Parts: sequence; structure tokens; C-alpha cells
Amino acid sequence: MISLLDYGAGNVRSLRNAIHSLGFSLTEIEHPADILKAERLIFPGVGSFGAAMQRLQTLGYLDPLREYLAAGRPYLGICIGLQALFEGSDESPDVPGLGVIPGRIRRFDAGELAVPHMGWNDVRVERDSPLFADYAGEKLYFVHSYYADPTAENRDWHLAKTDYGRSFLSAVERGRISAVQFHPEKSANAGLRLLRRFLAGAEQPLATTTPSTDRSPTHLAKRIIACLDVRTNDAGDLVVTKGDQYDVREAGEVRNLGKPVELARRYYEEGADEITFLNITAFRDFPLADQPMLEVLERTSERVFVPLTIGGGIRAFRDAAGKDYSALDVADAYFRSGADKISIGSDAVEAVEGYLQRGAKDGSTAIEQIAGVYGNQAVVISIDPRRVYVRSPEETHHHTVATGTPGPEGEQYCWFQCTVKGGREGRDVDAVELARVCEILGAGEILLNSIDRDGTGAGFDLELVQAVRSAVGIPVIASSGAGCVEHFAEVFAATDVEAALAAGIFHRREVPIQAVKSYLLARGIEIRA
Ligand code: 1PR
Repeated sequence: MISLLDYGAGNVRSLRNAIHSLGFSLTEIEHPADILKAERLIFPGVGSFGAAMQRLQTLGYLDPLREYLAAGRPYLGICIGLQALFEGSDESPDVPGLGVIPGRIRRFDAGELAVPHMGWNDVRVERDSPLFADYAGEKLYFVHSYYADPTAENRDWHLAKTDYGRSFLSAVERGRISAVQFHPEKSANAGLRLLRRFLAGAEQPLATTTPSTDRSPTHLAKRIIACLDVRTNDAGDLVVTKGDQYDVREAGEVRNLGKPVELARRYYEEGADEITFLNITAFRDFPLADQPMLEVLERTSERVFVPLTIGGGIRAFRDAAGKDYSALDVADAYFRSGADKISIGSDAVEAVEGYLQRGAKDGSTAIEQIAGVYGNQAVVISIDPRRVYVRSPEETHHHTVATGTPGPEGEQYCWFQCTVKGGREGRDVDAVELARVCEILGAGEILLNSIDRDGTGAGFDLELVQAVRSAVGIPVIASSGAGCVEHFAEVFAATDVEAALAAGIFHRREVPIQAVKSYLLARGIEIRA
């Protein structure tokens, strides 16, 4: 019996889907007594350390879990499920961990590296392990702001290490207790193979694993993300569409570039590192009434094992019956349907306007509420900026850049105005201040679009990307304008962005994802093969 310790705080749907796709079934832990009946126990910790330990305490799971671990019974911890084994975490200094492994969980110090550590990195396996028996050195998916500190006291637990500004424990193991910092259910086939090893109960390595002799530092790959703008067409069908500077109509019809689930699966097979769905008309209607979008997520997460982000309509709503829903209610529905991250667009602009007026956080924004429950790494901010040209920086209080592409009247400077409702309404907020304030509010990543470049194939707006990337300490995704493989190399060479996103060139099969990755690899840019 394989039991899943799901304490209801996050997206374990993908893990369930991964386990089912491998042909295994699960029994649920519904009562504390179920823990000691488990033959193999998986603990997928999601969200924050403190919230996880609190939930385990409230549910009465802590004591039976300690007893299960003390007996050295088969356990696989994932992410927080690894961190919980330690004595405590800087994330929640007053909350004790299970204390099975000596040492503490520390926060990455920012420095020049974005935090969270989000994306695909290598692991250096240091000894034989059933878990890594058929691991072939592929990159695995990490998303965490805290790490397990390798010390002399916990040396007998060291299974694998990874580098991100410093070396940290990416896998621990002693006897039949194993845990991994990365997400195997989000690490494509390499992760599925590792999960299968635990599920099959191969206590002894079928094939002898030769611990990696490679001691060179590991490197986080640049992520290539496929983006599916989704809306209903005039016939009421949910389609993948694509704007040209946000105009999705061609000859009066909504462009129809395919079906969301099929396209997402194709991009997964083609090597996309993440898939993003943007429900581009959700600002109009109530997304929870948009069952098709929730079903798209449910069906996609059944067979796509890389991170899924969903955006569109994540804000407070009142439905036709006058019932109020918070942005967290909307986000809950998306997470329960299989999303790993949610993306907030228009509501983030309103949140920033409120913050700039108040001058302080007050816990009222969707960003704070969703990050508080699901963790910063689950909250992406989608920015829809357009250039506003000025003759000199003195003309505006906004963050301006000297531009290499002068305005229509020869203006040498511009600022990047944020918009809401898919570019339909400009606001007195610029992209740099929006990104800075959203980081303060707890956002974990920026999806940086450009209305000027969207769909043009003219390349990313490098001046916009650099202005925002240098203003925040969280990962930034460059979006809008990719027209050829060179544009990806250009944005990674000119800026420190962690990821680049495209839509049109992938939907129209003009540039395969693998062609982008081969081109980047040939130029020494770290990618996930
Ligand atoms: O405001 O929280 O309801 O979220 C709405 C979401 O939908 C936002 O993320 C917003 O960017 C997006 N959106 C709204 N209207 C449109 C539109 O096109 N009319 N999509 C739209 C914006 C940006 C990317 C696009 C890249 C790459 N699209 O999704 O895929 O620009 O395109 P390219 O590679 O073809 O150039 P809320």
C-alpha cells in the first residue's frame, strides 16, 4: 500500500497524476492511525514550512509520523517533505521540524541570484541509492527559497548535492527513508523514473549506480516556456488564440491556433520546460464559472509533468447570484485543478496602486493572501506594459530608459506603462515600480510581456527586460516578440533573465522548441536537454 500524506495545502494533484500514470494506486491518509498502516509513505510538502508543520500538528499526524520514521519505514519526502525532517527552518524559526536529521533549513541569500531557486538544475549523486538506480544525469525541477545545509552532523544522510550560489542537499537518504528537494512529479521522464523506483519498492539498486564522479558545480538552466493564450471564440469553443499587439482577431474572427490540452501535451513532448495558460478574457466573466478552463487544467495535468501556470481572472469576484468570492477562492480552484503557479495581471496593478497610496502592506491583496497559503513561488505577476515615449526623463516621475528605438517624434526616452484588461486600459504605474512592489507583497516571479512586441516576431524588448530584471530579486520571464532562435540567445546574453516565453512561433510551428534549445546549447547557454 502506497499512502500519500496530503494535508490539503497545495497542488498534489500532479503527484497523484504522476503516480497513476506509472500504474500505481494510492491510499489516502485520512486519520492519524492510517500513517502506521502505510507500507510506503510519500509526503509532498507544498507551501511554507510553518504551515506544513502546523497542519500536521492540527491533524494529529506528527506523533504517528515520528513513530513511522523512527521505525525506518519506507518514506519519500518531496520539497517541504525533505525540509520537515530537519530540526527547524529559518522560514518559520519558532516551529520545530521532525528533528530526524540534524541541522537546519536556511534561506538562500539573495546576492546576484534570484530567489526562489526556480527551474531545472543538476544533482550530483554521491553514493549508491535505489532511488537513483537508473538516473542518467538529467536536470530536475526545483522551486524553493530555502535549502538543507550539508554539515558534518548530517553527513550520513548526504545522498546528492546541487549548487545555487552555494552547495545544498538536493537528496537525503538513510536506510529506507529518502527525501528530495526537487519535484519528481514536475521533472518530466527523469522524475517519473525516480518516482517509479520508490513506488516499486526496489530496496536494492537493480542496476548498480555509479555515484557521479563529476564534481563540477551544477548550473540552473535557462527555461523555455510555451504560452497558450486561451479564450472562447465566437462559436463558444475554448481555443488557443494569439494576439498581434494583443489584438486576437483576424478578418473579424478570433484566431484559432488549436486546442489547449492537445497543444500543451505537444509542447511537453517537445521539451518545453513549463507551460503557461492565460485565460485572456477572464477579466470579463467569472473564472469559476469557466468550467472548461478548469477542465483544461485537469486534463493537462494528467499527462504533462512539468510546471503549469494559469493566469486570467484571479481577483475578487461577485457572481450573478451576488455571492462573493475572494481571489484566493479563485486560485484554490485553479490549484485544485492542477496548476502549480497562478499568474495575476490586472489585479496586481490595482494592488500596487493601493500600496502606493497607503505606503505599506495591509494583507488585503490577492498576492499577499495567495503567497501566504501557497508560498511565494506559486505567485507569478503578469505585466502588460506599453512604451510611452518622452523627450526627457524630467517629463515624467516614472522610471525611464534611454532607448535605442526612438519614439514617433524622435523621443530618446521612454517609460513602460502598465495596463489592465489585456492592454485595454493604461494606468499611472510603470513596469519597474509594479515589479518592485509586487516583490514586496510576496510575488515569486514576474512574467514580463510587452504590448509593443507581442506577436511581432521583432524580438524581445531588451530595454524593458533589463530595466525590470535589474529592479527585482525574483526570477523574471521575458515574453513577447520572439521570432527566431536568435532572439532567445539575444535576451539571455543581454539580460540576466531566468526564462524566455513564446507563443506564436510555437503555435504556427515556425520554430520548434528543440531548435531553440540546440541553438542555445551551441552558444554555451545552460539548458535542459
Ligand atoms: O488581467 O489577471 O485577468 O490576466 C489576464 C492575462 O491574459 C494576463 O496575463 C495578460 O497578459 C493576458 N492577456 C490579456 N489579453 C491578452 C491579449 O493578447 N489580448 N495575452 C493577453 C497577452 C502575452 C503572452 C504572449 C506573449 C508571447 N499575451 O501571453 O503569449 O506576448 O507572444 P509571442 O511569442 O507570439 O510574441 P488578468
